[in-house]
Amino acid sequence: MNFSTLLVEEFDGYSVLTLNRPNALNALNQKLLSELKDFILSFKDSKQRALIITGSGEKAFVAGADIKEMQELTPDQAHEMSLNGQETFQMLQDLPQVVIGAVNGVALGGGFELALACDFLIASEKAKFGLPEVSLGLIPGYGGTQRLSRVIGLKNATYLALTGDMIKADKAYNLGLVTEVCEPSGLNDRAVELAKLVCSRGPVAVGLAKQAIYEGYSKALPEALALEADIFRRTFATKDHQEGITAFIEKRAPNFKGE
Ligand code: DAK
Repeated sequence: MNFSTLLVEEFDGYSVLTLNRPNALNALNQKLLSELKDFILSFKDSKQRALIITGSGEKAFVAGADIKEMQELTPDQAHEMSLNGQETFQMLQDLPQVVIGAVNGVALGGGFELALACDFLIASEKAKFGLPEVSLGLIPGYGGTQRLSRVIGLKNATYLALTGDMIKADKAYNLGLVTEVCEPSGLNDRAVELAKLVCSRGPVAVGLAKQAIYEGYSKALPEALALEADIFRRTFATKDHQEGITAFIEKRAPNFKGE
């Protein structure tokens, strides 16, 4: 597939998606969002097991929704745009593959919301996170008011959404938003290491673990535990689980087929 706002590189088992509008600090315009949706649809059906998302250039992961495109929007158009962006980010979160956000610079507004839809995040020491929408007289419209509190808790999320303040990578780490902070030059290599780690695990199990976590998160604990037991059962119907256990007993690396 050819994209004008995205760069896609495919490797053995994983792909790297670079959001590529460096002159606008990778701001999410409608073209980029539409290409992102097309990419997600094709990636979903691919054999790849992990996806790394990062931003081009040294300054930005994504500096937000494209402010210049928002100038003329009517309330109804804004609503439609919000639903479309939310759907796209939900599709990303729902991928059976693992999505690793490698946050190389600012992740603001819609860029922060995109990062929140990744499964986990690593960040460069140069990364900054913020929801500056209130400084534009707006609120986050791509899931930020909902996903952020689920990740860092109500008070930290309200602080960020109501002040528009930006936090640095070390604070993001302390809040549990990013799992690791790396030197800027080491970010990509570390993301690749993590993608390869994920690729070495049982692909069906990885997808099912992801499903159990996200689906269970919005349920009360008894229902969530029942869901886990159901999904646990399903892993015992896979060839991969036999291979994983046999490989352990035979003291060798497993050769998972994703079946
Ligand atoms: N949109 C469009 N262009 C942007 C941009 C953005 N969000 N951020 C930066 N750029 C452009 C700049 O205009 C500039 O373009 P030229 O002037 O060179 O043509 C170029 O990128 C470089 O930016 P700067 O010159 O400003 O670079 P600096 O290093 O000086 O500053 C910065 C970096 C990140 C601090 C600064 O660019 C900045 O404050 N950017 C804006 C950050 C921001 O407020 N982002 C928007 C957050 S609000 C909605 C759904 C979602 C949302 C809203 C509504 N609906 C459904 C309706 C979400 C909203 C947001 O994301």
